[in-house]
Amino acid sequence: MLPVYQIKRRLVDLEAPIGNFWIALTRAQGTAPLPRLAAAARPAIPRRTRPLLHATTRAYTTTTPLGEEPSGPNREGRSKERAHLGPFSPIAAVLFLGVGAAMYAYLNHEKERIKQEKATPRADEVVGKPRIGGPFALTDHHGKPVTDQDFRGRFMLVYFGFTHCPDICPEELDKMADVLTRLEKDDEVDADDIVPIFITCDPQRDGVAEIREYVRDFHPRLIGLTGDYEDVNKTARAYRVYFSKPPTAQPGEDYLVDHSIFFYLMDPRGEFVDAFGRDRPIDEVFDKIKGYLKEEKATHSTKKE
Ligand SMILES: [Cu+2]
Repeated sequence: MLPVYQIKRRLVDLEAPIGNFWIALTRAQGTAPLPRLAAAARPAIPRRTRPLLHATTRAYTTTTPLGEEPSGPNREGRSKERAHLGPFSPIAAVLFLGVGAAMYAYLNHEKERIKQEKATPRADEVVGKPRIGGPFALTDHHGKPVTDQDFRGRFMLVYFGFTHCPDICPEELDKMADVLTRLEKDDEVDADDIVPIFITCDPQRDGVAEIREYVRDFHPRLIGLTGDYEDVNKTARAYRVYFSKPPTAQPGEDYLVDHSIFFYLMDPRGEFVDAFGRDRPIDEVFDKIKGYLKEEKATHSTKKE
């Protein structure tokens, strides 16, 4: 990168030839009056280079009044007359007023728009909710392809983990199963309104068979999902789930996958509702989920097919 002062210097060097060209052009026209249009179209010579031109072009730096017949000896006089006009030639004034009016109209328009936007709050507007979740296309523990769309109309309770996880995943999935069993026993809610989903973040080792074997240890309704590394990775990213296999892990070698530990509750429209970390007591998780299920019934029951 060039230092700023050098860039400036180069710009001045570039401008000088343009200025000189203009001098040459006006000289070539001799004493003939400059057409007004040409004056307007003339390249603006930046202030910085003006001192360079003063000696020769003072008389040509403003427009020629209409109908005036300039002549050699008269030059000094004309220049004085033009100096009175200063930079506010009629064209500049029209431009100035035009730009001013346009800006005024634009600002007024924006002010109106913002006022209207504030006056009409959007019904679907959710303030402060993180963008978690999104479309996915994976394979379930029966080998059947599934997408997020298959679960629309029901809540999804999503957990990412891996079947080789020694303690955390089993602990968390036991907790999930416990919450589900309590919901099933609760008369105030319908446990079928919520689908528990386990998504592997170790697709290299967790195939359909491994997942099927694994999920039945926890809850009969637990759905296990796996897929290509790319599809799993895309899903995890959508849920803001971080996971990483140790870079040194060799095929066949036992390794642990570092991963985030969260349950994500998504509503029947696939929108994020809540996330439960490891530190949330099971009673609290149950109360919260029950509350969301009841709230959904109360506000959206008519919309459910
Ligand atoms: Cu785990």
